[in-house]
Amino acid sequence: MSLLSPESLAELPATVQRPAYERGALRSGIVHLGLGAFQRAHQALYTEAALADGDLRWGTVGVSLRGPGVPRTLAAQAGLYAVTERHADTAHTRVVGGLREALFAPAALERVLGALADPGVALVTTTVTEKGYSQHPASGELDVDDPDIRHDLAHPDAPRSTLGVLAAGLRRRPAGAPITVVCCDNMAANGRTLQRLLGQYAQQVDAGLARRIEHDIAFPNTMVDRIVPAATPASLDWAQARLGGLRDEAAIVCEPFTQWVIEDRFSSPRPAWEAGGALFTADVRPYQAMKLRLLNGTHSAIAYLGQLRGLQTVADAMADPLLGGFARALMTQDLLATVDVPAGYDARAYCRELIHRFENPALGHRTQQIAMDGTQKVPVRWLPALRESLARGVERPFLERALAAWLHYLGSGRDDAGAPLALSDPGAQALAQRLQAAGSAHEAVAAALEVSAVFGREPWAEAFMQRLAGHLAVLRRGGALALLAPGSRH
Ligand code: CS2
Repeated sequence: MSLLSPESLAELPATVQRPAYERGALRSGIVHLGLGAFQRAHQALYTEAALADGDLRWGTVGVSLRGPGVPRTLAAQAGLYAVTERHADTAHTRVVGGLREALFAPAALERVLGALADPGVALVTTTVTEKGYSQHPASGELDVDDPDIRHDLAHPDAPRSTLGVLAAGLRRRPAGAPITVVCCDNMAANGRTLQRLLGQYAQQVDAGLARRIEHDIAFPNTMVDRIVPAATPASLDWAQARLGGLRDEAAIVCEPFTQWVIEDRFSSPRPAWEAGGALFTADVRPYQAMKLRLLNGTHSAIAYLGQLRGLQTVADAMADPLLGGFARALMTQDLLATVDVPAGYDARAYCRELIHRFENPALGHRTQQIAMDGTQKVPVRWLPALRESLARGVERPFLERALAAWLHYLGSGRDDAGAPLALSDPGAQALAQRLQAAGSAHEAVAAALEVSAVFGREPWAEAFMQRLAGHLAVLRRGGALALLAPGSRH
């Protein structure tokens, strides 16, 4: 069995698209932190379009901060990997060539810092997940108790955290070498947030760097969108068949839809990402809010209710009459009502398209994957919509039930059939302990909402807490099935 490689490219079936440029002539212009499937199927393809247009300055140095597996796999394939866009029975596969190096930061720190300092590199992009920025969830500021941040502040030249690595690399850049940092994680005001956190970190290490971060380096906000499930043994085998038998251990199967809206605010040259369809705009915030609430907000509800109901994929959840109906109502009634739709958007059409994307039977997008790190996601996806509504005296019955379902998921740790759930959320310990220790549903809700790291410091209205406790009581008695049953609306 041969591996995907520059030598084996010629063996690919003619239907598979390959890099339309001379890979050997590529230079490194981008350092990407967080070499996961998302970047490789999203930003990398926009860069690929710019490369295909002949601007070969924009090869990527990909950096993984957490595990050696992905860089090792990609290095063995000389950076090549295949992305298949798949919806139901249609599929299109291409091999991506823009990744020049794949590094594991702890093992190749000097090369990573050298790349960040290279004047030929004009961009840093990041996808390190919400929790990768060492942000204190309640205050929104730098979490100085984060063990990695503590370590990096004590050893700024041997950093482990995203912020520490970024700061150490930027410190080494020669004066007058412009650079822009483009955050591509699902957070509101993601660019500004990264700028603020990095600035706070730099304050404690190097005041000159902190000034450059504030004044000289742009951190545009972005909205990124593409559903990219984690690979599975089955998806890798399926891709192998598409690739005419060549094995690609880094193969990605994702949806055809892709969107990237970027604040037009750069302090350096950049690739012509518009060649891949990126939209540059003065203000990304309305796009961010629309996407985070409607797509990610509904996703999280599907994840917790799906896990409780024993539904393993988003498509299965959408096909379930009760949960599918709930998800549609949550999106098109509760969440949509809280969104200021960007000019020129047809919000109903956007929702219809989202539902179609969620129904994609070919993706196998696991509810368990989306359920991860809820304490990072819920405060971004649900709570602003809920707070705004409650402040105006408006109830959000579906959103409130989704929140109760998350609490039940954390507190019970079991699905409707009594099977243990695989929880993965390092920030959820305090919340889960409180939920488990509480007696009545009302006590549980009160104890949970006091966890200010998740729910903030503003008190919640008693009437809202009562409704939430009512939903939690239903969940405790009859599981998610009872909560979703039409008769349970109270
Ligand atoms: C998902 C996102 O895992 C999750 O939390 O909601 O990864 C989602 O698939 C992407 O944001 C889609 O753009």
